[in-house]
Amino acid sequence: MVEELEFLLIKPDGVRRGLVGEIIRRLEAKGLRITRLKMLQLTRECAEKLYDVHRGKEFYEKLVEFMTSGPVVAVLVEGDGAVEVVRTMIGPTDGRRAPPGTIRGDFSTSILENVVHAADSEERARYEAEIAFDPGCDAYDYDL
Ligand code: FUP
Repeated sequence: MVEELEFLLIKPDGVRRGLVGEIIRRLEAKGLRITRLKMLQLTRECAEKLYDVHRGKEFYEKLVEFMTSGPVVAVLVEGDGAVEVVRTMIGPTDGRRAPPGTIRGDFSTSILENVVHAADSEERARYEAEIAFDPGCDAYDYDL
C-alpha cells in the first residue's frame, strides 16, 4: 500500500440528519488524516461537474437536484491506501445492500440518499476536490 489522498463528500441527507460528526469520527478513528474540511452549498454547475460521469443516465437529474438541495461537507483525507480504505468504509452504493458496519449500511436505506460520496481513484479524488474546494462552487449565503 502507498500513501494516498481521498476525497469524500457528506451529502445533504448526511448533513440534515446530523451525521457529520459521526462520519468524521469514523475516518479519524480508522487512522486517516483529515487535511481539508469545508461546508458548502454546491452550485448546480459544480454538482454537474462532480457527477460528469453520470450525465445522460436516467437518475442524473434527480442526483443533481438532490446534491444541490442543502449544504454538503467536503473532506480530504490522507493515509495508507486511503481510496480503498474509505471505499470499504462507506460500503456499496445502495444503502439497502450495504453491510452493517459500513457508513451506508448503518445509516441509509436508499441508493440516492446514501449519506456520503467518495472518489473511486486518487485521480478522481483530485478532480473532485478541486471542484468542491473552489470558492466559485459554493452558493452558500454567508450573511449571519
Ligand atoms: P458510488 O461510487 O458508490 O457513490 O456510486 P456511483 O458513482 O455508481 O453513483 C453515484 C450516485 O448516483 C449515487 F450515490 C446515487 C446515484 N445513483 C442513483 O441515484 N441511482 C443509481 O442507480 C445509481 C446511482
